[in-house]
Amino acid sequence: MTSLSRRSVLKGAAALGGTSLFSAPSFADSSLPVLRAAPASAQLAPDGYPSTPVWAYATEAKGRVPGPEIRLTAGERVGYRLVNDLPQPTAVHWHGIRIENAMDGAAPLTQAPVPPGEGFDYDFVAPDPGTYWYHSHNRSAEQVARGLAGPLIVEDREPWLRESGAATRELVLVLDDWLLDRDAGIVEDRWDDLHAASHGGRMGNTVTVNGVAYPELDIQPGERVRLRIINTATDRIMPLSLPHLSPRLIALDGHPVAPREIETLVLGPAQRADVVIDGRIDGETTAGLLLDPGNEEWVEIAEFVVSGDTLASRGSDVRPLPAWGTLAAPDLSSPQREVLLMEGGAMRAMLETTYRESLGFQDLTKHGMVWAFNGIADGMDKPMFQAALGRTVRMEMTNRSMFLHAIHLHGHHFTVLSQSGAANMEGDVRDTVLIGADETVEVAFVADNPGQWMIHCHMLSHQKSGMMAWFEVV
Ligand SMILES: [Cu+2]
Repeated sequence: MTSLSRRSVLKGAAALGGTSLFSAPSFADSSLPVLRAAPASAQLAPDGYPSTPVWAYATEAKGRVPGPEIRLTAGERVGYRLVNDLPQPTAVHWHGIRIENAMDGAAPLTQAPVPPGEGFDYDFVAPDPGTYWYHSHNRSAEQVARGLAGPLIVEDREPWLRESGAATRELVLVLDDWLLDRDAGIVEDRWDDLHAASHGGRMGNTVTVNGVAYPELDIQPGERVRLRIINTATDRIMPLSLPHLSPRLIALDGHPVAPREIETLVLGPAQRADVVIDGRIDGETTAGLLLDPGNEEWVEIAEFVVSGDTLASRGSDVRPLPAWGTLAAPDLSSPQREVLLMEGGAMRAMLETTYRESLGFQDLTKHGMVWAFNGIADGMDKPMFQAALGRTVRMEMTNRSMFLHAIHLHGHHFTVLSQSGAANMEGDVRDTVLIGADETVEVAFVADNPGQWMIHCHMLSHQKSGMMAWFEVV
């Protein structure tokens, strides 16, 4: 079956009321462990507040926020049967994994959403080491905001931990941002808030670290710890700082970078960073993980409590992570050139935007559309571009709006070639890139993964209101 006819099948399935023709669960012969998506409750707000009704993933009886950590070694398989006990259809996307297309969970492009009471078998290889996450990819702006996200850690094939200059311990920090009401319930009457969508998105009022507000984390004086930091927020861009802990960046979006000192670290939604810190040895007993909520007033979202015996120094140099060795290098001699132009949002108009048919701005907003890629809002009808398998694509991404965007490519990681702003560094390899207002970023990647792949803003309010498209590798 050609992929074009697959697309027709999808439309046909939608016309039949969502009955899936190509995602039938094979319950009978599956022995995969269950990953259940179901309502649960979590103590997100500080002690003294009620617990919060959430939607959560569970591999055991009780669902947790964030979802249970999935951990394996690069090259191994991940296998789960998603069981949907939610009141809505859902699907799981394995963010940043260069996965086979049918397992990408990008509903409705790579599979039909899984209806309540049904299931879907995910079974795939995770080829590259690094820090990743999994999350709902159906009605994501609502389902991720309700809690459907968890860490996916792919360990290095070669030893790193405890080697000379490396960390002796690692700590996964899942950061999230929740919009809670006075009773600590999730605010539920603003899923279609176009005002928020046309600005920076749904901003929360409670930031959690591993599902807890203001947790205390232990570290010994002199201890070197690898932090795996994941921003799972619906829309919040997180500028972070780790004063007094000598933070050095060692990986972005799972991909190793030459260790570099950082003063601040900006993580857009879906982005990850691996950072090595050293426990302070100056006698002070605490150090904070700080976040700038947008007004340059840094607030503490977690506290490292420094206690115990002082450990021997690991030295000033940090051992680089082992190279992936699995990512093809772009061939920039004669790449296929593509353009991604971002327009819309508050304070700037979208000109001549197509949504299903060509619509003016007023009519677009009636459909909940306030953003466009290349003049098309929610461009799901046909691919933005096609690339032959193995071809290098060089893409110029220009943000002609007043707001930042976090552009994510499915199934591929890309090299940042050039940028006009300050958010990125040339040469970094990523799967999600932050692009500032009026900034242009050029990226390149080898289209070496066949299939239909989404490209969208990972600020999920923007994704929902127009910043969604797909490309095809054939
Ligand atoms: Cu955006």
